[in-house]
Amino acid sequence: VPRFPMTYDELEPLAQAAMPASVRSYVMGGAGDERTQRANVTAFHRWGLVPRMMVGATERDLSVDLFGLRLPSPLFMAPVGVIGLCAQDGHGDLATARAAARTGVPMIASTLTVDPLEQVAAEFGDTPGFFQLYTPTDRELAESLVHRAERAGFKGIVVTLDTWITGWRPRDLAISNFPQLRGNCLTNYTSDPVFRARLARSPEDDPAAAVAEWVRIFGNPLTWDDLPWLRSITDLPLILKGICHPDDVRRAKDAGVDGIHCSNHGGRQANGGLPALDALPGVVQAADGTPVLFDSGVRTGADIIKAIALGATAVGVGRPYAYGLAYGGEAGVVHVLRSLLAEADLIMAVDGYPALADLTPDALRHLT
Ligand code: HOC
Repeated sequence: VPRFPMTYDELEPLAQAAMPASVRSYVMGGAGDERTQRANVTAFHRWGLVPRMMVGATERDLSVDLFGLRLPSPLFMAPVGVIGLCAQDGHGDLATARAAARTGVPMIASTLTVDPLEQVAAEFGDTPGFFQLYTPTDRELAESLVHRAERAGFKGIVVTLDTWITGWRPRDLAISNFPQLRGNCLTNYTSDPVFRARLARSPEDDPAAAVAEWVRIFGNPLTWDDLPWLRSITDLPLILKGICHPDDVRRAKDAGVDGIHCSNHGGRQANGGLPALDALPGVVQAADGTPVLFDSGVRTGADIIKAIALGATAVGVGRPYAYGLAYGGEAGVVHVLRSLLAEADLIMAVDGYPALADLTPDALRHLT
């Protein structure tokens, strides 16, 4: 039984050593010289929580209402496209879903899972799960995927807007690295009746043709003109991911979107950008009560608290649980999630903020 590391900095190298080279490079890598990826993390260091005394925070309430669901905490697992391959057995999406069931921390399952979305959803137990949608411009296929997600019991659709094309990722470019394709992360497509009907031969008989068809449909960006259609195809909560500008928030709200996901894809897509945390206050203000999910750079329980204080409704991690999975499988993910929650809870106790509602911008000071 491995002794699980107690900090992200300790976990990271151990997890990286446990991964095959192509998966390691893919997961750890960011865009360009990875300045934005690093800035996402250090942005949290520029905020400090101000402790409050004598409030008797002997009990804390981390629960949160999100899209009509009562969640035990604001923490969620952000979609990680290659998560299946982070596990030694190549089925990390199922292990992650089981960790979601054990911790109550929802998983946003990527379209690019190794196992079909129905099998992932079957592992969620009582924890709600969300489905992240790629290639939404292919309307027929997108509708099929969304309706499969509905039938499988997912509680919301998270549409990633910033990755219709892959960013400049030197680590992957150096080794022509697309582990998600080699590792069969296209199962949600190859198992889809709409996708299969387009192929002359089945994906099992001609996998290369299936990959080529996927590449053909992947590179098309969703536009604002598509949004009314997207809104019309499901009654599930619809969340747009990758939103960092207040005007985009307003346009999304006008189109009837239920949630905004503020993120810069963990710095994986465009280098030279604003740290996602610095975009959060403007997004929250424009959202004006619409739930705001946040990810990019969250590494500690303190980071969760800071993002909440800046107005996030729920806070996601990516690499931390991917590394937990790589190092310790399902138990590793559970360990990472519970450690994050325990640290957040203790900070609320020690610093005298017993409820999430107590965490407002007034609880923070910006360090110059
Ligand atoms: C070639 C396809 O979320 C990531 C993933 C998705 C990438 C799809 C790329 O790498 O950040």
